[in-house]
Amino acid sequence: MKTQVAIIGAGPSGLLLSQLLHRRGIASVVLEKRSRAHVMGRIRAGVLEQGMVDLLREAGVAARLEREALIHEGIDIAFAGRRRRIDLAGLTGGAHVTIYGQTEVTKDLFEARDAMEGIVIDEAEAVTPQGVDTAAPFVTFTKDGRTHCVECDFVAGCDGYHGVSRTVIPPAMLKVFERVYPLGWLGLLSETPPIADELIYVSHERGFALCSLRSPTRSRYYLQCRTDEDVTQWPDDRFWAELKRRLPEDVAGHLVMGPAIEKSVAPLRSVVAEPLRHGRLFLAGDAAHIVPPTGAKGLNLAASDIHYLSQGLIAYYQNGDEAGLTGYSQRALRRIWKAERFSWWMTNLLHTFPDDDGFTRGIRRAELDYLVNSKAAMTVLAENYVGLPYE
Ligand code: RFL
Ligand code: PHB
Repeated sequence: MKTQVAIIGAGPSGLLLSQLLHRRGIASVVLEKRSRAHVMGRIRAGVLEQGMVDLLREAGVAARLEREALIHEGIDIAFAGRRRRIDLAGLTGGAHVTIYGQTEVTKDLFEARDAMEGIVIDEAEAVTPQGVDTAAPFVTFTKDGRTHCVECDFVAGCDGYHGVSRTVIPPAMLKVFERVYPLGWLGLLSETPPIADELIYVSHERGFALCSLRSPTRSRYYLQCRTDEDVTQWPDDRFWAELKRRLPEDVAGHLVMGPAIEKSVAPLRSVVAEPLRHGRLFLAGDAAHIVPPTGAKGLNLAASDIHYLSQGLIAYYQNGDEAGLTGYSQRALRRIWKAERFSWWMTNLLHTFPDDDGFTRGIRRAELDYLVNSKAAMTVLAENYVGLPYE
C-alpha cells in the first residue's frame, strides 16, 4: 500500500487529521489497533473550545454538532458550601464553550471518513513505524494474520498515551516531563437530567467533585478518588451518596439519580514530550502530552496540534513549503505548555491532596476566595477555560 501520510490511531486526532487532509486532496491511511466499536464506545471529554469547533467545521463534520450541541457561557465554582458563577462570556468579550461529547465527535468523524471513502483500518496489530529518519518511511502491521506495509512520505503518531509512535523515537532525542498526582477521577454517566444547566466544579474537604453533562437528558459526574480505586467498590448508591455530600445544599436537592451507563476510574497526570518531530514522524494529541482533566483541555489540545500539523502538511503538498512542518513542534508546544499550566493550576486549586497540611488548606481557601471576588483573577480563569487563541 502507498499513501502520502500514514496516520497511527483513529481517535479524534487521527481521524480529524485524515479528514482535513482529504479535503485538500492529500491521501492518508489510518491504522487503528482496536475495533471501531471499541473506539466509538469510549466515554471521555465533553467540553469543546471554539477553536476546536471551528476546526470541525473546516473539516466538514460539524452539522450534527450545530444541531445538538449546547452552548455554555459560564461555569460554577463551589466551595465552603456556596456556589459562585464565573461569567465566561462576560469576562472574555463573548466567548463560550460547547458541550458535545468526544464520543459524538468520533462518530461524526468516522461517518465523514466513510462517506469520503477514506481508508481507516481497525484491528490492525503490531503497527510499527519504520525508517522515519530516512526519506522513505513505512509502517508495517498485521491484520487477519497477514503482514502489510504502508509506504508513505510522513507518519503522524496520533496513537494516544500508550501508543507505539513515541517509543520509536530514540530516548536520547526525546525529553519527557511528567507530574503524577496521587489522585484519580471516578466518572459516572447516567441517563438523567443534569443537576444544573452549567458545569459545577466543587472543592470540598472530602475531595473534588464535578457535575457535567452531555445533553439535557444525560449527565456526567466525577468524584475525586484514589488512583487505585476499585470501581466495583462503588455501586451506584454509594456514588450518588458521596456526590451529594460534596455538593452545596442548595444544589444537592436538585440531583436526579439513576442507573449508571458507564463508570470508570482515570488517574491524573501531566506529561509533555519534546520535540514533537523526529525525522518524518510527527506526534500529536495524547501521544505527545497528557493533562489532568480538570481544565477540560485534553481533547482541545489534540485539536490545536492537528490544526498546526495539517497546516504544515497542506503547505508542504500545495507549495513545497516546509516551514510549517519545521516549525510544528515549537508552535504546538507553546500552546501545549500553557494548557498544561492551566490544568495543573486548576487541579491544585480544586483537589485535596494526601499530604495537605493546615497551611496548604489555608492558602487554597484564600485563593478560591480571592478568585471569585476578583474580576482580574476570574478573567485569567475564563480566558484559559474558553481556550487560548491558535497562534
Ligand atoms: P486517543 O483518543 O487516545 O486515540 C488514540 C488512538 O490510538 C489507538 N492506538 C493505536 N493504534 C494503532 N497502533 C497502536 N500501537 C496504538 N496504540 C493506541 C487507540 O486505540 C486510540 O483509538 O488520543 P487522541 O486522538 O490524541 O485524543 C485525545 C483525547 O482522547 C484525550 O485527550 C481526552 O479524551 C483526554 N481525556 C479527557 N479529556 C478531557 O478534556 N475531559 C475528560 O473528561 C477526559 N476524560 C480522557 C478522559 C482520557 C482518558 N484516557 C486516555 C485514559 C478519560 C480517559 C479514560
Ligand atoms: C466531562 O464532561 O467529561 C468533563 C467536563 C469538564 C472537565 C472534565 C470532564 O473539566
